[in-house]
Amino acid sequence: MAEELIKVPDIGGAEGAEVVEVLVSPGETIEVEQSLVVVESDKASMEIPAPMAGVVGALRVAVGDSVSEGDVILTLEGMKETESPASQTGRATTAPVPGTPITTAAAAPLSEDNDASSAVTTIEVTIPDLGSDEGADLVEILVPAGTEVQEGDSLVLLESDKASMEVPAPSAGVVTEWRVEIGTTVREGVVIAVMAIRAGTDSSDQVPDTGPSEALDNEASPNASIPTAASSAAPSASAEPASTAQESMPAEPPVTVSASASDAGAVYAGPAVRKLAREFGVSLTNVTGTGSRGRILKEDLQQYVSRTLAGEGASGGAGLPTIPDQDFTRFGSIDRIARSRIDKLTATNMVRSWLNVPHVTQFDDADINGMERFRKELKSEADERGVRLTPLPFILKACAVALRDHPKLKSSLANTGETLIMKHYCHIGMAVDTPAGLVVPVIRDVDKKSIWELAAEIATLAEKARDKQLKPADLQGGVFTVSSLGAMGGRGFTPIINVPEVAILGVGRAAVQPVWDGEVFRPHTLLPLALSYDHRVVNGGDGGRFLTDVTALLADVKRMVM
Ligand code: CAO
Repeated sequence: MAEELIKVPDIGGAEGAEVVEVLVSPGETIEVEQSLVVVESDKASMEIPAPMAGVVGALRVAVGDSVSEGDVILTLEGMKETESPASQTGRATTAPVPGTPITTAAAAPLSEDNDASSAVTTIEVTIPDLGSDEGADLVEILVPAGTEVQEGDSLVLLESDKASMEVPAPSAGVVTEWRVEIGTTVREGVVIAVMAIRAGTDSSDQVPDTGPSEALDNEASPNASIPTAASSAAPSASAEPASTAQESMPAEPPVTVSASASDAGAVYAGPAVRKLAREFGVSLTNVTGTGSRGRILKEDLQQYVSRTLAGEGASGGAGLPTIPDQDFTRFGSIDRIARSRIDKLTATNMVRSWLNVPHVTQFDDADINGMERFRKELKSEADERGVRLTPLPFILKACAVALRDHPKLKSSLANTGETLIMKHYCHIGMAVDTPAGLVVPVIRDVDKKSIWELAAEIATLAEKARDKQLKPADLQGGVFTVSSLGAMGGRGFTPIINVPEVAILGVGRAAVQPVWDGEVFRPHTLLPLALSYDHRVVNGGDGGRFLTDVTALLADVKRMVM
C-alpha cells in the first residue's frame, strides 16, 4: 500500500487559512471527494475533499492550525487505480477557479518565442466566491454566445437568498459557449461559460499558451442563442496538470452585490454546519454562534434544535400558529408569481425583527417652514452643482447630530442581553425602493459630511441600488436607518427596525397645515416623523428626547452646525 501525502490544494490564493474542523480520523476509510477538513480564510469557508480513496494514516493538522497551499493535511494509505494524475499530487481537482484555462496534459508548453499578444487560449468562466455555499439561481444570461466582451463586463445575473449579483468577465475575449441555462442553481467553481481570449489580455497575465493556437475569430463561432436545457452541461473539472494550475489562475473577478437590508446579518458558519442545518431544515439566521467572531458551531446548531424541540413539546399548541394555505381558485381565477429571493429574505428579516424586538413607535411633526425656505434659496446653487436637494440630506444630518447627543439610539444589544455595544461612528442606512426589492445602502460618517455631500451620495447610492451595482460594503455598518416615503405620500407609518440596529426613523409626506402662533393660525409646512425603537434598549424618555431634538434641528437647521 502506497502512502500518499494529501496536501492543501489551491484555495484561491488564501494564505494562512484556519483549520476550523477536521472531518476524518486516523484509521477511517474514505472515498474520493469525501471532505477531509474545513478551512476558513478571510474570504470563504472551504471543505477540502479527498483527491483519492484510501485509509487515513496520520493527521498532520488540527483545529486552529493555519494552513496554506501545499501544506500536508494527512497521510493516506491505498489509492484507487482510477485516480487522475492531478489527484495523485493531492490537488483538489474539484475546485476550479474562476477563469481557469482549459488545458490538457498533452497541451504544448509555453514556447520561448511565443507572442503572448496574439496567442489565443480558451478559459472556463467559473462562479466566484458567492460568500455562501447555498448556491444562487442564474436568472439572466446577459450576453449571447459569440459576443465579444471586455474584462469586467457582466456575463450573468445571479440571485441568491442574500443578494443579486452580476458575474463579470474575468478577461476581455469572446464568449464562445454557455455551459448553463437560466434557472440553474450554481455554486462557487461551477463552470458557466467558455471564453476565447488572447493570452496577453488575461487579467492575470499568466495564462499559458494552449499550444496550437487558433484564431480568436474561429474560436468564437457565434451561437447567438441562450442555451437550452439540452445544451447545458454539468460543471467540468479541469484536466490541467497540477503544476500549471496555480501559475495560470487569474485573479478572482469582483462580484457586485445588491442585498436587502438584512444582508448585514449574513450567517457566519462553515459548510459542514450549513449542510447539517439544511438536513435539519433549520435556518441558520435563527441560530446564535458562540465561536470566534460569532461563528456558528455544530454545538450551537444542536442546542438550537434541542431547544426548539423542547419548546414545541412545552407549548401545548400555544406556539405561533401558521396561516393555512387557501384554495383561492374556489373564488375566482388566480395567478401564482414567484417572489425574488430578496423579497423573500426581506420578509424573513421583517418577521425576525418584528418577533424578537419589542417595537415602540413615537410620532411627531417637524415644522420645516424655515428649512423649505432655505432649500428653495439653494435651488439655483444646487442646479449649478448638479445636485438634487431634497429634504432627505437635512433629515440625515439632523439624525446624525441627534445621535451624537443620544448615542444609545445608535447602539446594538449583545445577544446575551448583558451588554450594549456603543459605536463611535455614525453610518446611517437609507431605505431605497427598487424594482428588485427593498435595499438599505449605508452612508458613512454622516456626521462629518456637508448637506451637499450627503445629497450627492444619496443620489449615487440610490442609483447604484436600482442598477444592482451596490457592493457588500455599501450595505454594511449602519447604526440607524432612515426610511423616507415622503415622495410617495402618506401621513405616516410604523417602520420596522433594521436589526441589530435599535431605532429607525420613518418620514412621511410634508404638508402645509394651520399652526397656531398664539394669535392666529398660520400656514406651516409640517413633516410627519415616526421613530420606532427597540424598547429593550431605548425607553420612552430616550426616544422622546431624541425625536424632539430631531424636530428642533429640522425646525431650525442652523442648529445642525452648533
Ligand atoms: N415630503 C414631501 N416631499 C418630499 C419628501 C417629503 N417628506 N421627501 C421627498 N420629497 C420630494 C422631493 O423633494 C422630490 O421633489 P423635488 O424634486 O420637487 O424636490 C420628490 O419628492 C422625489 O424625491 P426622491 O424620492 O426622488 O428623493 P429623496 O431624496 O426624498 O429620496 C430615496 C431618495 C432613495 C430614499 C427614495 O427615492 C426612496 O427610494 N424612498 C423609498 C424608501 C422606502 O421604500 N422606504 C420604505 C421601507 S419599508 O418598506
